[in-house]
Amino acid sequence: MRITGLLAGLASLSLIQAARVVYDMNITYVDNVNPDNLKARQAVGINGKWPIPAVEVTLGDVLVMNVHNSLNEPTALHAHGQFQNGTNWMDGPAMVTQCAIPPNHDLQYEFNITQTGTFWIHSHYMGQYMDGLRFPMIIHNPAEPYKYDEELTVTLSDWYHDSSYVNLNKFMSVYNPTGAEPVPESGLINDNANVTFNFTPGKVYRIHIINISGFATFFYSIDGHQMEIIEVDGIYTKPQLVDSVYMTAAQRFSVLVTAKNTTDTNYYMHADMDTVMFDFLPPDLNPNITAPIYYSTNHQNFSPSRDVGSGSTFDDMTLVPLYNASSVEPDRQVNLTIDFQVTTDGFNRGMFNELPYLSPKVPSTNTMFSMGDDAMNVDVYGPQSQTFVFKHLDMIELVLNNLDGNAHPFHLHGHVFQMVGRGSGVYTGNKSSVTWLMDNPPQRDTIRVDGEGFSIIRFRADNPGVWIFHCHIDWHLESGLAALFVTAPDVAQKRMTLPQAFKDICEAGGTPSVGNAAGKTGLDLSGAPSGITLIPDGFTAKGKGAMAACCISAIIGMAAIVWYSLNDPQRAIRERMGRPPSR
Ligand SMILES: *[C@@H]1O[C@H](CO)[C@@H](O)[C@H](O)[C@H]1NC(C)=O
Ligand SMILES: *[C@@H]1O[C@H](CO)[C@@H](O)[C@H](O)[C@H]1NC(C)=O
Ligand SMILES: *[C@@H]1O[C@H](CO)[C@@H](O)[C@H](O)[C@H]1NC(C)=O
Ligand SMILES: *[C@@H]1O[C@H](CO)[C@@H](O)[C@H](O)[C@H]1NC(C)=O
Ligand SMILES: *[C@@H]1O[C@H](CO)[C@@H](O)[C@H](O)[C@H]1NC(C)=O
Ligand SMILES: *[C@@H]1O[C@H](CO)[C@@H](O)[C@H](O)[C@H]1NC(C)=O
Ligand SMILES: *[C@@H]1O[C@H](CO)[C@@H](O)[C@H](O)[C@H]1NC(C)=O
Ligand SMILES: *[C@@H]1O[C@H](CO)[C@@H](O)[C@H](O)[C@H]1NC(C)=O
Ligand SMILES: *[C@@H]1O[C@H](CO)[C@@H](O)[C@H](O)[C@H]1NC(C)=O
Ligand SMILES: *[C@@H]1O[C@H](CO)[C@@H](O)[C@H](O)[C@H]1NC(C)=O
Ligand SMILES: [Cu+2]
Repeated sequence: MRITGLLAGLASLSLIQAARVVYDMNITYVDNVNPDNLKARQAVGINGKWPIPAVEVTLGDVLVMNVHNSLNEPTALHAHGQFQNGTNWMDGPAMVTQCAIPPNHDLQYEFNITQTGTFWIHSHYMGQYMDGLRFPMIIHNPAEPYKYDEELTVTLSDWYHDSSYVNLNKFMSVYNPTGAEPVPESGLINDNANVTFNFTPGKVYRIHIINISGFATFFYSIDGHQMEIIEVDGIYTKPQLVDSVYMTAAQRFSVLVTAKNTTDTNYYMHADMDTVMFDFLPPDLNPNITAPIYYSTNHQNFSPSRDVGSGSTFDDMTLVPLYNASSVEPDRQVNLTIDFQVTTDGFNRGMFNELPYLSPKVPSTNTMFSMGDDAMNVDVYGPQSQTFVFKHLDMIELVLNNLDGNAHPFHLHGHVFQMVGRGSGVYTGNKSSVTWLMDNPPQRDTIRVDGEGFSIIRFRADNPGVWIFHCHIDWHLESGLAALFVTAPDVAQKRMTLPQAFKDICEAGGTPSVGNAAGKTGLDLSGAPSGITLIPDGFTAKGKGAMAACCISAIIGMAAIVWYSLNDPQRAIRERMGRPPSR
């Protein structure tokens, strides 16, 4: 599926052979996949294949993905961690930067590769990536600062036996007032229960480790070997020797591992799922998955297990970027409080600042490009889009207060951020309650915010466009744990033009391609999705969730269903395709 052509102009200008790398991607169902040897199911793959092979490009290339949607539901692809600087509409999240691609339609993604390291591409349409539409994206650096002999990619994922469609229905339900997440039936390494690796004595391997799970966090280690971290989320770090790493959904590492000089022993790599967030353990679930690394396949002598697992002392706050960038004082501070509550539709939802995110009727990027001066007004993005409009080049400080007892992974599109502080409890402005890290702090695009703790991150609003900030546990994103950062609509409108294809793809699905969050002009937002809010008074306490759910399901359950089918344009597409709404 990969066709590489030299970009003649670019190649002649530089020693780096910049290429236009084209992948034709026909998104298809693949029947009877059984990666855990427990149950066959249908997966979402590409060109009839699942698992989906990695996309590989080099810094300076142009990546082109010609997507054809052969599913009977919409789709949209997001290249996770790519800045998309100047190409906001190529970012992928449905109803944020584009309309989802309706069945039988095509969309071309094309963008410049300006970063290097370990990335991945996944569906950003409802729970679809957990049905299998996720794959590694490795970007090579022609001026690689580290030396190694070979590269390997290791993906860690959780695997469900039911489709996300079925799981979302169970999760987003008045019968699930506590918000218990669907629990995966398996953990997989490289989407396969039987994967094996081979090491050649003496060689140095760069292992790209990607957590492509939708829910589970993993601890990763290799018996008998230490790992030297050199990259995290596309940012080079000073080498740091560790026994294990932990990775929440969507985080990535590159580690260098030096092979032993002898072949008399083989070793296992370990990926242990952190099961603390699982409400129950499926009987067949093996949370501790392994894959053999063979120095010799002539024998089965394995080194004794040294599974570091949840005993890991790894802390990503200790990582030091290779290229020093000290933090600077912010121009603007934004407080986001993370919580889960039963809302007026009877569902348990994740939310920032007590208001769950609801998709607008027009993708916010289309709104930004079509609203002229009004695009600077936060209101046009909708009453429940949790939008913040940033001034070009402001240094933004985000304070993330997590009221929930569990840790959550938060991902910012279009940027990396500096992790400048954290602490336990709620940040109340008392600076001595923070463990600060201002001198060359770690940089990432996905951060784990501890349960009942807070993290403080900073980034420069230097990338005009609409960027979603959300929990990467897909269940929580779907229920509303998201906010939008709209950077410099004035600069975006001056510098860029929304390609016609990104208007056509909306019209193709019957969604308006211009206008405010209600699909209207000016500040008339009547009809914009809103009204799913906290339940007033005593009902909100989690202990009363069950009671709230039974009353509310009777009172407004029906109303909520009607509301949804009227207000979610993407849902309308699904209904026309003969599938009932999934919430
Ligand atoms: C895409 O896959 C579908 C299902 O396998 C097939 O019917 C269709 O011909 C393919 N289309 C292209 C453009 O390859
Ligand atoms: C992508 O790279 C090409 C070649 O360097 C350049 O002409 C073009 O402006 C870049 N596009 C964006 C959106 O930055
Ligand atoms: C994995 O190995 C088992 C036992 O050897 C075998 O039955 C199964 O077919 C293999 N599965 C895959 C996906 O290769
Ligand atoms: C991957 O992310 C999930 C979700 O945050 C987490 O439960 C799992 O432990 C992570 N895996 C690794 C190897 O860190
Ligand atoms: C392997 O042998 C080389 C050369 O003797 C030595 O420098 C290196 O440290 C050895 N590697 C390991 C992992 O023991
Ligand atoms: C998985 O490994 C952890 C150590 O990380 C251990 O505590 C736990 O008992 C193991 N679970 C199973 C089911 O083997
Ligand atoms: C980073 O650079 C700043 C200013 O240039 C310097 O003060 C600081 O010591 C450097 N930090 C590290 C960790 O190298
Ligand atoms: C954020 O919260 C802190 C602590 O409550 C407060 O001091 C600060 O003023 C808040 N910032 C904004 C912009 O509301
Ligand atoms: C601020 O935090 C420090 C460290 O946790 C604590 O000792 C101090 O009492 C706090 N100050 C106030 C005013 O709460
Ligand atoms: C985006 O590009 C501008 C120059 O056009 C640059 O100043 C800025 O740092 C870039 N931002 C990111 C996140 O790549
Ligand atoms: Cu979450």
